[in-house]
Parts: sequence; structure tokens; C-alpha cells
Amino acid sequence: MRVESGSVRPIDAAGVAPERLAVLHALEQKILWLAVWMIHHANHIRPKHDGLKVGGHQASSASMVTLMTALYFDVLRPWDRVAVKPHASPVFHAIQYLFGRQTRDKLKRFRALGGAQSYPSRTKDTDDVDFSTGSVGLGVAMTSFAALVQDYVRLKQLTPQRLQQGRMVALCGDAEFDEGNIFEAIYEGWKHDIRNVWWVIDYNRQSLDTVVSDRIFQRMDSVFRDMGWNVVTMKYGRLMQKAFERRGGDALRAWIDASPNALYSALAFTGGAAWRAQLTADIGDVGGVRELLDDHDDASLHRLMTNLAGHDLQTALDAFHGITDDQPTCFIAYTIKGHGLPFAAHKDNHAGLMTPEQMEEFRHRMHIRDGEEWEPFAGLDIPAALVADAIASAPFNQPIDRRYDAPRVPVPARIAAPTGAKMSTQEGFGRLLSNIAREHTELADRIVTTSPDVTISTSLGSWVNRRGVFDRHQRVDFDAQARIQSPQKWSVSPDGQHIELGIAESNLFILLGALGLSAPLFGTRLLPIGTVYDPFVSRGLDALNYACYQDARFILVGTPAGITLAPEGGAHQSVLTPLIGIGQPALTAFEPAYVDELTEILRWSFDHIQNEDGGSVYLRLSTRPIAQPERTLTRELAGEILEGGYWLVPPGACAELAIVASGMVLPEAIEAHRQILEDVPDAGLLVVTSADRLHRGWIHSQRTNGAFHGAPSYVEQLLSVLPPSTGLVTVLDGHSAALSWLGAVASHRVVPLGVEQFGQSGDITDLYRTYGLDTDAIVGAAARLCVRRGRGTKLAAR
Ligand SMILES: Cc1ncc(C[n+]2csc(CCOP(=O)(O)OP(=O)(O)O)c2C)c(N)n1
Ligand SMILES: [Mg+2]
Repeated sequence: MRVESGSVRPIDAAGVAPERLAVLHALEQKILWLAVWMIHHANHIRPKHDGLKVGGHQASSASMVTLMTALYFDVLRPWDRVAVKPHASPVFHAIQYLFGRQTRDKLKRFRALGGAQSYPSRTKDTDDVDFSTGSVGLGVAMTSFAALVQDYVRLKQLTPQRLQQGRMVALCGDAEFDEGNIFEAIYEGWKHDIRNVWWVIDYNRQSLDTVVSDRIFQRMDSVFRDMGWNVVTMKYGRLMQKAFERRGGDALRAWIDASPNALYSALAFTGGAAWRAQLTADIGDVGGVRELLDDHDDASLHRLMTNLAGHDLQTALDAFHGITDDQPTCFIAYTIKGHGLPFAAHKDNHAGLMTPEQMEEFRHRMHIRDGEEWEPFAGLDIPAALVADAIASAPFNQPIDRRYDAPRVPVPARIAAPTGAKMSTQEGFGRLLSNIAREHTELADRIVTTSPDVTISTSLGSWVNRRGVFDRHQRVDFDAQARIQSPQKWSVSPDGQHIELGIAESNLFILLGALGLSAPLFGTRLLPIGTVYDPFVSRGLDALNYACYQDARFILVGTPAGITLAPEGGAHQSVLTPLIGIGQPALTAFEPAYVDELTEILRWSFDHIQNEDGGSVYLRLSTRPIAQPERTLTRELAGEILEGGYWLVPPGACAELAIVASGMVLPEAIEAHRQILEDVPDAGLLVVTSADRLHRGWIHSQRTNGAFHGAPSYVEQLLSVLPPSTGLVTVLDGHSAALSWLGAVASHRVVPLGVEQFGQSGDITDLYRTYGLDTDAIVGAAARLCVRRGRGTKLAAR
């Protein structure tokens, strides 16, 4: 850390002047200090309410300090976008603090309520996080999809003039590559010929539990190259490179290359004497090695043997600056987890925290005086003005707005619903999009659809025929040339508005996340719609959660859904997705029964995904054609549909029963209601279009004064027309818990019908009978309610 100003040691600089390198080195040390101190402060100094360990990752942070210093203070430009490895969050916050974009107060509250977040968060942190991270692997993949989105808006010339093309950079932990989603993303990225992506891998050969397999990156290297990436291996720092030039250097290099990760780590932890003993035993008889060892004391031998490129600023800068084209590039940077800290390379260091004694020692080493721990320039032997100047002049730190606010896309006040006597919601969705493409071009121009190889079977075909498939390059339509007859006429070009994905639902959700951030990231508002078979929402659930967590805005269509997809069998039938719809934050779920409902909901969704306080939308649809009502939606009914439900048949004053139905089981509910009316003339029929919205409104009201003073929630209003003695039969093609809670709203007894087991193949009639969703099951449930009430109606006698 100590560098005399004016007498900076000359360095064999390839591109960076020695003075600048010295300042960057001072910054590197300052960032290490701040990151480590931030974690220490949270665990050992800040008062705690609960006595629990706060945590934080000093070792993971130390591993990346050099690479992040080089990138943020010299290499990155404001239009570059970065996903930071989750456990390097303290390093990120420290850098932002030096840039003046993070407050000292938030650093002091690292991992506390309202403080700097444990893992970088777009929504909760205030210091300019580009992509949230936390679930390993997802942030990495996000960068390649963001690159695709950047190309999508640039090639269509949608981006504002002032915005420059950036690199999408992932700073990755090496164990992130254990996550399969990364390989799915590499493959998909290759298909789409992505550009301007950098993945910088912190190859410390350690994960959480252990030291990872030997030489795994020889494999990785070829995976990347096969997928069209450039690979830059950053292995040896300059000290090592110099040593290799000496006599005996070749043997030293060969020893390093052949050393098992576990051995290298053990020696890196133990230090100089252990290196000497091991090297003497292994290669001591090779000419020149003894001299090389003798020329180093233990401390300098340790420095030499741990001088990996990922901890060598100059080498890192050279590597990064060496890339000037837009080919996706992977930097494999050798590092040591915990570098510069007492537990460096220790196999158990992931959750390790420095003790107060070790921290005192470290503070001395860093020349930080008591009380100056948070001072940006304390302990530096370089004049503060020089360091301040380097911070102010860092290309990334220029006063350029990095979060854009793109204008809204106007949504028409009315969109005509597709008409037909019988229709499924899925068919209605396809026709609706096609209508929008034809009649509402301003809106349609900003819609981008995507699907993991189920475009046609989720009814997007007609939209794609009209709007084409996106590709960075114009492609020849060989099918058309060969006059192959097909209803699918897909033109493929940069003008296309559908992004066709391979079968990987995780990729779908990460792409939706990237598309849904197009406004803040690329200054262009897009209206993304992704379709997927409803049961396979679960396959990509973590990625869906990830997209929602960073407040990306999109519309997800899960279709077909439920056991209604009867002949397809249990593997293709979704049971629990209605609960995902209720449970997933930042996602509003609807399950319309009729196409006019869907039309209104979709129109609302285009607004909702653009509203500041809005979110994403999930539509659970079906392929079951059902008779459509002959009605014109009044403004009032449209409002009720959006609020979450409406009385299709309002109950009479003394209703003993009400049927509450959601989605494709409505025909059975209507028929059961008709039959019940003979015995229970006041029975009502409530259609639920969004269990999610009803539930959200209800719990909000219960937890706030609304329940006691303000207006009751919408669902309370809906149910207020029922006497307390009314029994409810709830029914949906999905888990019954999605509606059974309605009984708690106004203390009504409930018989919840739904599906709680795996489905099986059959026809709808057989399956509805087997799983208790058919008319008889609904009537039977109603009868049981009447019997329980002790009222011997004719219905109960059935
Ligand atoms: C999907 C997921 N699974 C598990 C974890 C828990 N976890 C956090 S860090 C980590 C290991 C990370 O190792 P690496 O990526 O090599 O980072 P390093 O700490 O070595 O820098 C694990 C398993 C997680 N955050 N996300
Ligand atoms: Mg690691």
C-alpha cells in the first residue's frame, strides 16, 4: 500500500503509465479495506438486536478486488452494464462509495434494514446496480440476454441517439458454472450470435464447501470456443512471468500448471516455508530452481507463488484492454479466494470472518488509524488529490445518466375482443395478438414475443406470421423458396418481433427479465410477452423469481393449463401454478374464463407493466373451447373483471349457497348452479378472474386500517352480499388452496374443489369426474354444505 509519491517504482507497463498504476493499486487496497471492514463492522461492531451472525463474504470479496478495480476504474464505460457476482457485493458497494454514489450510512448498515444489500439489488440498493444477483448463475446468463436485447433495440433503431452501445459484463464466481442454466444460456447465445458480452470468471477454484475439481477450465475453455467465444486465460502475474524467464523457470511453471488445486490452495494458505519445502522436494534438482528459491525469502517466495494474474493489476488491465472487438469474450482469471487476508485459500473460508485481532493486524498493515475506517483516503501514501483525481476521471464515473426513463407506449382505451360462439382463452389470446398487430400498430410495434419452442402450440403463430422472427441477420426463407406449404410463414430478420428460443424455460424467464428492463437499461420501452406450457413454469421458477425480483416488466402466458389438457396426461398438466400466481411477488396473476375478460385483462396488462408502481402479469390460459357469453362489457363489469371477480349470477337475499369458479371449469359451474337453483333459488355464481388480486386486496386490508376504518377490500365487498350462513363451493382446475381461503374472508363455510394430485390422461369428462371438478361433484359439494347446516333441502337428499 505504501507508495512514495514522486518516487513510484517503474513497472513494465504495456499500456498504463506507472504513476497511474500506482494510484490504481492504492485504490485496489482501499477497496479491499472498505469491503472487509464493512463486513467486520456489521458483524463485530454494529449493535445487534438478535445476536445472530450477520455474515458477508470477506474471502469471496478479496478474490475479486483487483479485477473489479481494473474494470471500474479503467476499463468500463458508463454504457457498459454489469452483473456482479453476489458475494462480491461489498466490493461493489465500496467502489460505488468511492465514486460518491453510495453513502457511508448505507455502508455502515450493510446487511441491515435499509442498508447496502447483501447481494447487489437493482430495486433495493441505491447505488446503481445494473442487474440484481443472488441466485448463482442467473446474473451471468442475464448479461447474454441483455446483449440480445441491446441488439434488438439497436437494430430496429429504437434506442435514443445519445445512447452508445455497451458491453454486458458478468463478474462470475467459478462455481457458478456448476449451474446448468449457464450452459443453456451459452448455447442460446451462440444461436443468436450475441455480441458485446464479457464474462470475467474469478477462478479461485473454490466454491462454498470445497476446492473445486482440478483443471475444470481446460474443459470450459473448449466449451466457450466451440460456442464462438474468445477465451482469454489470465493465469500468471508479472512476478511469475519474470521468474519463468530465469533458469529453472520452465520447471517452476510446469510445477504450477500440474499442481492439483487442493495442494496449491493448501500451500497458498500455509505460506513461504511450505512453498519452499514442497518445491525443493518436487523440482529442487532441476537446474536453476535452487537459485531461484534462494533468491527469495519466505515472504517474497509466497508473493511470487500467489502472484496469479487475477491479483495483478497490470496483467488484468492488459487483458481487458486487449479486447477491442465485439466477439463474446470469457476471461478466466486465476485468483485466490481471500487473497491478502489471513484465511487466503483456506478451504473453509467461504463463510469465514476475520477475528477482531486479525482485523487489528490488517488495519495496521493498511495504515488506517482508529476512527478513520470509513475515510476514503486514509492510510494512502499517495496524495489524496491524485487518488481523488483518478476516481473523478474514471471513465465509468462520468456524470452520465445510467438509468433511463423511456416514454410510455400508449395503450388504446378499447381493444375489440375476438368473437365466436365457442372459444378457448388460448385461441382468444392468439387472435387478440393478431388483431393488435393489424389494428393497433403503435402498440404492436413495441410488443416483442418469445417462447421456448412452443410458439405455435401456444397460439403465437399468427402474430409471428404478421410480425416476423427477430435475428441479427436477414435470413433466406428456404421453405418459401422450395414452395413448401405451411400456414407458418416466418420471415427472419432484424425487423422481426418474435425471439424464438430453444426448449429451456430458464432462458425464457431470463430473456423476459432482460426485455423487461429495456427501458431503464437501453432507453427503449418494450412490451414483452412470453408463452410457455403452464406446467413448465415450474422449470424456470427461480429465473421467473429473479426477473420479478429486479422489477423487470413482462407478460407471461402459461398455456395450456390444468388437467383440462386431458389427453396429454399428468406430465403436461399444471396443478400448483395458481398458487405460484398468488405467491410470487411483483407478478399479478389472472385466470380468465372468457375471451372478453382476457381482452380487458391484456389491455390492462399493457398499462400495468408500464406503470411505475406496476409489475409483471401472469395469464393462466387453456385450450378448452367454451361457449362465450353474448354480452358487451360495461365499464363496470370490465372494472370488476380487473379487480378479480364478478357475480355472474348475483345471489338472492337469503342465499344458502354460492358457487365460486375460476377459469375453464366455468361450464360445469354454470350447469351445477342451474341444477342447484331448483332447490336453492337464491344461490349465486361468482366468477373469479384473479384469485391473486382478490387475495392481495384482502390481506392488505386486514393488515392496515382499511379493515377497520376504510373501505373494505374488493373481495369483502363481493362477499358482503351473502349472509354469514351461506356455504361456498369453490372450484378451479388447479390446487384448491387458491380459492379455499375465501371462506376466511367473511367466515363462510367452504367445500374447496380442485386438483391436488398428479393428473393423468383421459378426456375432460373422465378427468373432471375423477378429480371432482364436474357438475355432479359441484352439486354434491353443495349438498354436503346444506346437510352440514342441518337443512334438509331436496338438494341435500340427492
Ligand atoms: C442457486 C444458488 N445455490 C446456492 C447458493 C449458495 N451459494 C452461495 S455462494 C456459493 C458458492 C459460490 O462459489 P463461487 O461462485 O466460486 O464464488 P466464490 O465465493 O468462490 O467467489 C453457493 C453454493 C446460491 N447463492 N445460489
Ligand atoms: Mg470460487
